[in-house]
Amino acid sequence: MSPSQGQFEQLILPIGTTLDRFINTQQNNFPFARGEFSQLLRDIAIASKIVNREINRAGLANISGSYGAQNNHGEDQQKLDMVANVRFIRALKNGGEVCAIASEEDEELIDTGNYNAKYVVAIDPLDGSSNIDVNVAVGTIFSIYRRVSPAGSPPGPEDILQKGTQQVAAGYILYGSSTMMVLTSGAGVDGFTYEPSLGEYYLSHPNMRMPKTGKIYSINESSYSTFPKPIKDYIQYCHDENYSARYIGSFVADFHRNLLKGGIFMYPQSTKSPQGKLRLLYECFPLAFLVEQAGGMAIDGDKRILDYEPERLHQRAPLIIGSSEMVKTARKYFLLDHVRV
Ligand code: AHM
Ligand code: MG
Repeated sequence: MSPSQGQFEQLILPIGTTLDRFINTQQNNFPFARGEFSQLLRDIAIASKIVNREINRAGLANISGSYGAQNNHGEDQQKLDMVANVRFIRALKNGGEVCAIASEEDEELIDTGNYNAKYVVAIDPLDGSSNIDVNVAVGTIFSIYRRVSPAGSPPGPEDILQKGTQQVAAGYILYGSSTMMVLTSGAGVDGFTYEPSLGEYYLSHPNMRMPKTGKIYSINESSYSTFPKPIKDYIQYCHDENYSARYIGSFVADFHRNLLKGGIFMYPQSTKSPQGKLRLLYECFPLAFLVEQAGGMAIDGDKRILDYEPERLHQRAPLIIGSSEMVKTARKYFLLDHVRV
């Protein structure tokens, strides 16, 4: 039986806009450095495709498991952490648009030698990498700033230690059941799904908006006894409201689910980690920028995350991020606590 006209049209539906074309049409947002900014996003996309390939064959290529060393936070480095770090740094150095890179895997700011480049990047090349061995989703998180030191000179710490509000773009790549890049350059949030057989990202989630509220809360509740009172009280509120607990231990995956469905993710301060665990420059800032662009909120309990003025490359911050109404409710418990004090 031959297909009807309608069935045939279904078979040949256009695949849509590639990331490349999308970037080209967005260039007008960057009047000072259009081509350079577009090239930088392309470099990140290329590196992510290579990392995606490495992750997909991790079990076959003897690149899962521990590398036998620790990073500057005293955490075990996985082999794929190192592979992803090299892939992104090489792409950004060779691409030529970035003068300095802050990476979770490198103690010092990386000077790329591209002194005429206009941008700096902060990156967590592979977040949640302890999930690799068990075939659970992981991610890359990145943030882009314009440098503040004059072009032509070596970069300095002031180029990367900028306030969160100074980000010109941020995003993540989620290596999940499909691979996605979610991106903001300050004019909303767009999601692109990777089509492996074509080797391209396609715009699949234009103008993403986070639901104002939801029924999912994500926190490592096993640390309950170490949390401050407002967080304990808010968790009790989540129980009373019959919310669902969802926590996979990969920030990007937990965040992405909440972005689509509505929810709140928390990694608060605790007696174990007085500043929380997540790093300001390449974990909190990029997703805080992105969540605000999607209509959500990100705070440390009280203060807006994007208003932090970082002092150190690997500084940590407590983070409460998600649907605006849920974050506002969590914040009330912190305000109440202040009143009691
Ligand atoms: P990493 O950058 O070393 O991978 O650590 C960050 C990860 C996040 O992806 C995740 O949200 C968190 O650590 C989980 O931590 P915990 O096991 O303490 O809940
Ligand atoms: Mg990380």
